[in-house]
Amino acid sequence: MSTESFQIDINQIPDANNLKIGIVVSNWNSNITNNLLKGSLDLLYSKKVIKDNIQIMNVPGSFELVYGCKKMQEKQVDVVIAIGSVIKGETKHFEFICNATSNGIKDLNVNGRCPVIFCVLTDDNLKQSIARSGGELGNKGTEAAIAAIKMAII
Ligand code: DLZ
Repeated sequence: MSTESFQIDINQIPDANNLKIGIVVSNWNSNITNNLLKGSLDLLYSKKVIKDNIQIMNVPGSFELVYGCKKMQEKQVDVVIAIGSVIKGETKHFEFICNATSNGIKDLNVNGRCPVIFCVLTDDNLKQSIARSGGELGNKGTEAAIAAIKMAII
């Protein structure tokens, strides 16, 4: 049984028609990241974010998210969402990518001009990733978009 929980009344999230949002998406495991992106966009549009106020940037892999988000912070956006999917393989690549990406995004939150939301799945296998990107455990992209609106209006 999963212990994950994210209970929120979507109606309590304010409309965000004035917000400018940057989304940086990793192309690695794009079947997963595209679903996360869709989850984010659906939520943002439901909260009246204007399509022209959303800038989307693609990067090759999660390791490149930090640089992409840094560039995105330099644009006139109120918040950035970093979307990626790292799936454990047979080598230590997983640890290096996860550590570098999470630390890099943390640093951008400390030093950058606007918040960066961490929407990077770090799963043991593809089944877990599918479950969290629009499957039985919801869509972390949707949750990231909610976090983005909350952080942008702080
Ligand atoms: C190389 C690599 C590997 C093995 N696995 C993943 C992954 O599961 N998820 C992901 O987003 N990226 C992966 N990458 C690519 C790296 O993030 C990066 O793009 C390359 O190392 C080039 O810097």
